[in-house]
Amino acid sequence: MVRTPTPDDKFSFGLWTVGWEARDQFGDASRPHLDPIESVRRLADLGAWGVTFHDDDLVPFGSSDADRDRIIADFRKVLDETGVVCEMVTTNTFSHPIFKDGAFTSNNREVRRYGLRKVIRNVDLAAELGAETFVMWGGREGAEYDGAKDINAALDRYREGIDTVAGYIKDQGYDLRIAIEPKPNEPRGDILLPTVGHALGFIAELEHGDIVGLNPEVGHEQMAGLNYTSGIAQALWAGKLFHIDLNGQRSIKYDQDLVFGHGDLLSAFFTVDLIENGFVGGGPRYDGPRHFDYKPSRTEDVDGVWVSAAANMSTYIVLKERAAAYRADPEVQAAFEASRVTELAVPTLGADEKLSDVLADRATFEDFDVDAVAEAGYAFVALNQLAVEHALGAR
Ligand code: GLT
Ligand code: MN
Ligand code: MN
Repeated sequence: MVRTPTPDDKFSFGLWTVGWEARDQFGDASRPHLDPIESVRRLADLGAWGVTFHDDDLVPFGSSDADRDRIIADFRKVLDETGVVCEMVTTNTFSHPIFKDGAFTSNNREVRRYGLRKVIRNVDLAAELGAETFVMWGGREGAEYDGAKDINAALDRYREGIDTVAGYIKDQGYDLRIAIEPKPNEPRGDILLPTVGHALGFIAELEHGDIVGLNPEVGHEQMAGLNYTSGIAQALWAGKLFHIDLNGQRSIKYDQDLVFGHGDLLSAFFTVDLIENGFVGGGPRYDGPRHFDYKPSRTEDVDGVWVSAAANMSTYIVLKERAAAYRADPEVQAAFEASRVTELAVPTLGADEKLSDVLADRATFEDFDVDAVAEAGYAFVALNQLAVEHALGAR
């Protein structure tokens, strides 16, 4: 690892990431079970600050209440011992066959009621452990066949489910916010709330939307050919970037969950640049956890799991250094000016100007030299080359 993280970097990992036994559609597990307690210790040794989990990652599905209490007590102990923070909790509403048609949007009402109970029980646990974010990834909320799901009713039920949970969080006085995680497909043929944009539109329709935001994942946007950095930018603009899932994805294909930066490296550079340095013209900032949701490749042995966990953090820190150098470079600042990137922050109408003033201003239209202005280039390529050279450490 070329860079060693400290808790100040706010790096966190899901127990399901390092703990993935690498069982996939086509093959059996290639690694042994990893005890969550050991995962916390190893992550702490590597310099991680936080840990996250699904209820079933920690407490196996179907455990007795006594076993559940014991497991949670042991988990608390290792958090105290290591100083690792449990920053986010999420619910597994996708592994057990009961959820094969979804949880909140299953056609079967009994399943929806059971799913609600499982989620509420986990909200209590999240609050108990001091988590600030409650992620909801609706992996099974979808369909393979258009005739199999009444989308109008499904969105009504999705809204009902999330509003019920959010209302409960408020009633209990929990300091917890819900973060919806979009994904276009896989494991369902199509998943509801497939992208950041769909989810933002949905949140605007909620009764308790004030405590509901987003947890966008790099690979989930890139699977749909979308730009992750601009997706989280819009979530930030809307005040809805509550959490992030960083990983790597190489173009439009199955969800790869590669190490951060092992997919589209230049996109990762701009993601880190936005998170660490904010928008060029100022505006809302993200200061939440830098959470990695990756899977150590199936080809890795147990040692490779920890090498890959460290790789996420090391790459992030290197990109953070490169992004700081990029922003500080006077040539880059001049390029922002030359490309008019900074001019975009200037409102189109003046402070006291009205549309009628613009209409009366002949310079804006009648006397506007369209040909001359259209001729000038924006020099975006030169600006991007500076980014590439900084990202590569050549400057
Ligand atoms: C699952 C999914 C991830 C989500 C997790 C949260 S579960 O592993 O692939 O992207 O973040 O539920
Ligand atoms: Mn993923
Ligand atoms: Mn994720």
